[in-house]
Amino acid sequence: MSPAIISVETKEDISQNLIIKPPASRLSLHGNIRIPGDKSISHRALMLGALSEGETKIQGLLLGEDPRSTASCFQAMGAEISPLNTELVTVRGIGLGNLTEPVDILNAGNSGTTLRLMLGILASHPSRFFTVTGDGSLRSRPMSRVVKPLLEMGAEIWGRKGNSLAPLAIQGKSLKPIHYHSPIASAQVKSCILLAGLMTEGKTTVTEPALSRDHSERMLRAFGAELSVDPSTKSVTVTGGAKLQGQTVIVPGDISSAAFWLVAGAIVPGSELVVENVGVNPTRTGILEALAMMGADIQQENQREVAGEPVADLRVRYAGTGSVTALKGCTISGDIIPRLIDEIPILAVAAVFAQGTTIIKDAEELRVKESDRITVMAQQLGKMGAKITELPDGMEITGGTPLTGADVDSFTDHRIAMSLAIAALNATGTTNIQRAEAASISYPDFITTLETVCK
Ligand code: SPQ
Repeated sequence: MSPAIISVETKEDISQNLIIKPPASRLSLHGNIRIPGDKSISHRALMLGALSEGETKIQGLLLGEDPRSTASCFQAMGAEISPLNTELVTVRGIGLGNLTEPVDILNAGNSGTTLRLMLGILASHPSRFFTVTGDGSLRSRPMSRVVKPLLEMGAEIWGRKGNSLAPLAIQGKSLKPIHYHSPIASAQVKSCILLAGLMTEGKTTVTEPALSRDHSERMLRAFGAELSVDPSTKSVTVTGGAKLQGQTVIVPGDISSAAFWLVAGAIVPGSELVVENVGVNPTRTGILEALAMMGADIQQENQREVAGEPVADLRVRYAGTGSVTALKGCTISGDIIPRLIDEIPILAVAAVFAQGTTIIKDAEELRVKESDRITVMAQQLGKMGAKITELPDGMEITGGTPLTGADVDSFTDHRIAMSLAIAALNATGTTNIQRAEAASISYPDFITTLETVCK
């Protein structure tokens, strides 16, 4: 560890500045990294555990702020959840349809997954009334994408701006099945409708324009739901009424968290890192394909299957000559986008250090994440000297211009905070990342690991 490279200042309002000052002699990153549990799988394990009969045991749960929000919402509705830790969390479920009416507002914090998936569950719980909200970022994110299909199923939901923004009020009731053709490839939309379909008599189907992550499908099946998937039409159907039974869930490491180290290893000269126990579900590995297309040297080792999800260790080696990386610009668009949507901020960092131009298209969804990730990345990397032009649905990045340290801001978006930190490792001079505590949404130990690998 080199305290001179990484330091943290906590301000009066308890926000944190992360200060990164790489040595003039250049830095290289080495070591084995154990990343936190997958955020998407952690949410789903807590939710399905709460809706099941019997006990669910979760190993490797992500202890970030987002799954904590999910746990506290379901505790408020009667699920018994043991204190959260990575070794083992037990959820004593109360059975499908048995959530109790909470006596207060359910708060999903910063977590879109918590709020959107939970809406499907609440809307289909008859005779109970719920109110849900979130932090400032979540209250500005569009909810109509899930409210609209739920209304089609007969749900009663009210909220600001034509029922499209939280806080939302929900009168739970028996719903009717639909076949929903989603205009966007979104695992949150798909999962919300499937969860509503669990409690709805008949067959509820969701068809997507491109395949989004399939953790809900895998886990619903494992818990006993009646589910069929038709890959040729990108459709999933759930038949309502099956009882869910508590399971043991082993949560693999989050590839979205691994992505920061994969890019760090690919851009910082002389580096070699092994990221252990990474979930490599094919609906999430777009980042590996994109980095391979750019020329990064990343190997999958020790491939195995753990509790229904594929897992591997990922070794990244710097493959450039001197300080010129081996990376080349490329175009990233189309069906791969939903498979790497959360990795686009860190992919933009890779593109800044690549030779040539990288174009990212078809990613307008980035504008409605925890921040507008297109504008924020273009502006903040721009302050460090990067040449990025915003596109309505992505960015055009001209790589190869060296970066200089600057004062930048995460805009309280975890993925932006961590992406800027990795960019700063390869910049000249000092970078000060404001509101870097946002990393704890998905990666509470990010700064500690950063200190460990910087040697
Ligand atoms: O949960 P939240 O806040 O929406 O988190 C993000 C993230 O970057 O961590 C998105 F901002 O991940 C989403 C992801 O973008 C998690 C998710 C899931 O677990 O189902 C699906 C994706 O969102 P979407 O809208 O494409 O379904």
